[in-house]
Amino acid sequence: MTDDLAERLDTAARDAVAIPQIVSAAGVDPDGAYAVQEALVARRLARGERLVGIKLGLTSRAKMAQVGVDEVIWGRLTNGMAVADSTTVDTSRLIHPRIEPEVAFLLDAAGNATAVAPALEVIDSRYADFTFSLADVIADNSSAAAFAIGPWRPLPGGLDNLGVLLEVDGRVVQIGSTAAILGDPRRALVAARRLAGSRTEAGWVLLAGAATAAVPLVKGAYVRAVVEGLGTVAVRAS
Ligand code: OOG
Repeated sequence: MTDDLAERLDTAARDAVAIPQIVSAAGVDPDGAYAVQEALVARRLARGERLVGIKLGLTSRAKMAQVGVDEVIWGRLTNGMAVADSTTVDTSRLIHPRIEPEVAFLLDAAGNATAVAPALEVIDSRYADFTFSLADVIADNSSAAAFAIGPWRPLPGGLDNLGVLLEVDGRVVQIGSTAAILGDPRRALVAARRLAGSRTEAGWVLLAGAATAAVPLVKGAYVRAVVEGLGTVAVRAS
């Protein structure tokens, strides 16, 4: 059943066609859903992608409220999801993409942060109407679709109350603070260790989760995230 669910989620992503909430419908619990996620990402790896990091999701109240799931989740990032800063993200292969501002950490072999950067994450639930239960979203690799990372810099003294702006075509559409991410985004490092165990490798990225609600990513939009003291990162949607 795990492989069958993974295959259906993989097909939904590859065809960019939404599916019903097949994982909760099959009675799979969150642990089983992580096994589906692993099988789903294994299919990408079998096609030649490689793991480059992990993401946390639902680390802020704004995000939990937006999707109605109130537990921190994690997902796997591959090189196929990475988009260089100030370049283009192709939305033609996505179902109903949304974009959100984040903080990213660069990890060492022990899972500690060696650098920090502003980041943008594109999420794209493979479920109809972007609606899912906890098990569904976990199996769907926590809605991961694409991500862009701004310039890395050494960790500043404090990261717990930096202003965050999300701009679309030069207009501010979301305002937040890094405090929204688990009270302090550095807690994401602890959460990642608890959730993903010792799976991380040196040079991997950790996306700490969105600081604000996500907004729809529309073709042609120029989206920029600004994190106070950390700088900016941008993508253009094609
Ligand atoms: C789930 C993934 C949430 C975040 O940063 O909170 C997430 C979703 O909203 O589809 O990536």
